[in-house]
Amino acid sequence: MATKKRTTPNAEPKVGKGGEPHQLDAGTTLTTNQGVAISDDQNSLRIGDRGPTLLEDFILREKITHFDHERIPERIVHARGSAAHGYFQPTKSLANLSKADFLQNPRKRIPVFARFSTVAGGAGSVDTPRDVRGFAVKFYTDEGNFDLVGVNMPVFFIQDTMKFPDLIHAVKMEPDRGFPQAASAHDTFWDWASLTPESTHMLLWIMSDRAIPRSLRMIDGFGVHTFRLVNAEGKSTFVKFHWRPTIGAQSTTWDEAVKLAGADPDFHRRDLYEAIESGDFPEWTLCIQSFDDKRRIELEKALSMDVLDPTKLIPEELVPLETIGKMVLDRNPDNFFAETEQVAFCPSHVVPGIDFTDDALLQGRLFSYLDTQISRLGGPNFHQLPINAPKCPFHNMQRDGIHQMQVPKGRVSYEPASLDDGEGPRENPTRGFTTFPARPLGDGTKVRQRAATFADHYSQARLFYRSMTEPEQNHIVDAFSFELGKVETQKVRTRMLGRLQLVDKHLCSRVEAKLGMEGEHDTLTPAMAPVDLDESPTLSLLKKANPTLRGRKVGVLVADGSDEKLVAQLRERIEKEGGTLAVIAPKVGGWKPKGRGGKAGSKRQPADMALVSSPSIFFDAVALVLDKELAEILAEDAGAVEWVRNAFAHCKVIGHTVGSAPLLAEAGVDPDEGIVSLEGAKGVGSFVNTAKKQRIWDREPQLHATT
Ligand code: HDE
Repeated sequence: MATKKRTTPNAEPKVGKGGEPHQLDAGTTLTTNQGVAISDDQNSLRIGDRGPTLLEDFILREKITHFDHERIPERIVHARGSAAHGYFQPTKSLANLSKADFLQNPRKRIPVFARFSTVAGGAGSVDTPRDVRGFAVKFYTDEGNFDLVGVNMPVFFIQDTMKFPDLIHAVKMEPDRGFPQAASAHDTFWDWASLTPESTHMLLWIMSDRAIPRSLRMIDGFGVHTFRLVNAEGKSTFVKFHWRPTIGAQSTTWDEAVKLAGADPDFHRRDLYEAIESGDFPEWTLCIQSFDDKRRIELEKALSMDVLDPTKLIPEELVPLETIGKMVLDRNPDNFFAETEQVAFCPSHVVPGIDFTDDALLQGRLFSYLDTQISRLGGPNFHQLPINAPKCPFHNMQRDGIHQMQVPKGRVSYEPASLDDGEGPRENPTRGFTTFPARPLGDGTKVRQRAATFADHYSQARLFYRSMTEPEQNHIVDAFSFELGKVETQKVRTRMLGRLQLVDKHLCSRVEAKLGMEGEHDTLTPAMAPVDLDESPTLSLLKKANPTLRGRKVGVLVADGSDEKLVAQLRERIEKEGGTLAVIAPKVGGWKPKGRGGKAGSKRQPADMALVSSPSIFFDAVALVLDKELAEILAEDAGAVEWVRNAFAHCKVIGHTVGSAPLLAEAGVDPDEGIVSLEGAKGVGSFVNTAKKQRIWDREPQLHATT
């Protein structure tokens, strides 16, 4: 029923009958789902004002019944996620490799919806556990939807779909005790992992900083499997998809990730939302590594791998990335449930010009996602939900089913048919999807068996570890030590150490030393002896990182009497670099800048956040704009000392006025290249330039005892 703007206020609960009248503005008329206007939305129908509630109250029953059914099953994995709308635009025509319409015209943008997620935790879990991040993109192309359902790491734990339920059961909360939530640091996970050699390479990735991203805007994305592109002549090329954030990939430290979980469980969701709201649109380039069949054979030999094995990668040094387009996310969802929750990705959603390979993990996924959506979204018509529906016309002879929202017309729901006089949908051999007529790479017999080319589980794990910088290697050692330190069962720890021994002896002995288990690794015999591959510097986040403040946040600590001009100067320089500045004051009500005579004036300036609710872990760099007197007061405040101490411990760049010295001293800050004076003509400039480095990793060994 049409609901017109009312000229008189909504009915208010009757005064004297148990309710406070509310004085809100009149909106449109509130109705039931049947369109009946509701006169009282505050009180249920009862016998007398103190009597029992009546079953007759269809308004209450409808409202409460709908509420009772508000939740749908959360995703079995990747339940916790955040998403945004945007567009994809090719950088050039890819006609030589693919006939896909959306990859042809660099002037044409198509809409996308991207959802990022953690894997292990439930929908209400925190954003910053050590975990893989899902990176799923739905391209609404003119030829139908293409879903690129990837993650932020180029490899996966397993080679065969058959093992997926075991992997997930092992990593999720242990079934008898219901913990831990969103954590791999427990016995069942490491029991399974240590007994599953094919997971070794991926274990190195999840113990690396890739598993604790700074922001969803700062993660790489990977299609993981080898796919095919097929051009108009029917030629097929193998391809691996990569997303690269234009502002660079970056991680938190483990200590930050842990603290963020408490200080802001929605850290990533908020960051993505706020960046888009402020017009700082997250952006990625879509790149491919492509190779023909001849090159495939060379690569497989050089890398001790099979291209159908999703636990292996192809280093960029051997097959460079080719940029084919960009994705910009420029609009937040209007409704979290309708869009982020109900979006249904399926790797089987491809368009003509993109095709699969026989990767046994991909093949299983082609079945699993459609199947899961049917139970999660309640039936086979989930494709009609607005977020899932293609934006191009779609029609076929499928009919009925639960939650059918279309009203198909006419007698004909089959084909071939003549009763519709040829008006109904028909197959189209020219435009229609055709499968590339690939020959299976195996020998064609039906077997439950993996090829010998899948047997090297350690060479690429070793390659990954050895390609890292020293701080990154230290973090991997720390992560294994933390996770195995949480494992209670001795035999699981010694078995896992046995696997690390095969990856890299030094890595293993460092973890052993941290666990106090020197030499206690099992002696394991690998199915295939690992080989030493050439290092791949592009696997390292730090080797690739470019100095920048784009998309980064700087926290500036002020108090009554701080120098307003210096804050303004900092803001200007930081914003010029594409970053943002937040003013942190002891009280959220604001701060009084220095007036005449050097004392706090009477004019109050707003603060962005209060010290107590905005720990320095929220920022990429910090600055202290304090004079001596203020710094002495703050040095007495445990919260302020912690703020500075953490920034130092997390290897951040700290800008400071001379007067800030007492607070720096109390926080134990020792001078190094990241402790930068804000004073003098070049002060602000040199702080900003140093902050672009993001972290001073040289500081780290002095802070933590690394073995
Ligand atoms: Fe998934 N995966 N997966 N997965 N996956 C799901 O689908 C599954 C795998 C990935 O934001 C589920 O809609 C199997 C690899 C992402 O909604 C489910 C196997 C990769 C998302 C499922 C894999 C992924 C999912 C759960 C082994 C990276 C979240 C709910 C054969 C290349 C998408 C759902 C979103 C979600 C099954 C392995 C990525 C159960 C059986 C490898 C990003 O269908």
